[in-house]
Amino acid sequence: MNQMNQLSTEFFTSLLLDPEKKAQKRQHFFTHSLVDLSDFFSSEIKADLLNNLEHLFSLNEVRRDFTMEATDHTPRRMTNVESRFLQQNKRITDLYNDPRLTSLLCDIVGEQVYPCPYEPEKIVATKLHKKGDTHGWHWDDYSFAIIFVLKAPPPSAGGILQCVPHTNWDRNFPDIVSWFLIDNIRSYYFPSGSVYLMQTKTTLHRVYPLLQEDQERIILNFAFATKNDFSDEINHETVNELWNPED
Ligand SMILES: O=C(O)CCC(=O)C(=O)O
Ligand SMILES: [Fe+2]
Repeated sequence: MNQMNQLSTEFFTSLLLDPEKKAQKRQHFFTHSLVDLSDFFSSEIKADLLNNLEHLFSLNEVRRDFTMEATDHTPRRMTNVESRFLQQNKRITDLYNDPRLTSLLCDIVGEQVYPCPYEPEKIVATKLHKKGDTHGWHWDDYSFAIIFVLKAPPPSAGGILQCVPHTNWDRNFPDIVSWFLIDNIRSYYFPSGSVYLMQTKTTLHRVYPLLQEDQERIILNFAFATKNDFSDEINHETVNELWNPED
């Protein structure tokens, strides 16, 4: 892609300037802890992010295949690109740091959001591409994540998002199954080109295992913090274990 094209890529659609649409999205987010923001982002930026990520995966991908003790031994079977590599990509960091993105997120969540202060968790890319690949049940360390689902298989192949909002992570006794008895698991299918915002710190969530070979689901996760995240003690064990698994 030449310099002219890069300069002219528009990140957002005109919905960004539509207060009514944003109010609807805010309402939905408050009720469900998750909202679809796909229509706020141009198809150009989605295609561009996928191109950039496919290149970054080819250079820097690392395979994860273990269970996470801090979330009741739920599985992580996936291929990642670490934040430090993603943060060297100008297209990705330009979008993360774009004040229009911050302003959209603030409008929707109804409070000030800040860049994630923990660099390894700020921006992460995940690819599921083998039968059985899954990002197992977990909560994130920071309040919000905006997830760009850049490539997704059909729902019959798995890879759908499941979640239980309004839940809390007790790191000493995660007892994930108990939350399934308190509330229903909600399932969402996000096709290629979807973008969703989730209250990730208080929503138990997972990506359903891929049921077939030769399928690929690629996401880019931008984490954001709120004021409370700076006062809570966060020990980052899931991200640390992700990069240094013991089993
Ligand atoms: O892949 C998804 O849709 C969710 C990703 C996720 O939960 C995470 O990266 O922490
Ligand atoms: Fe997550």
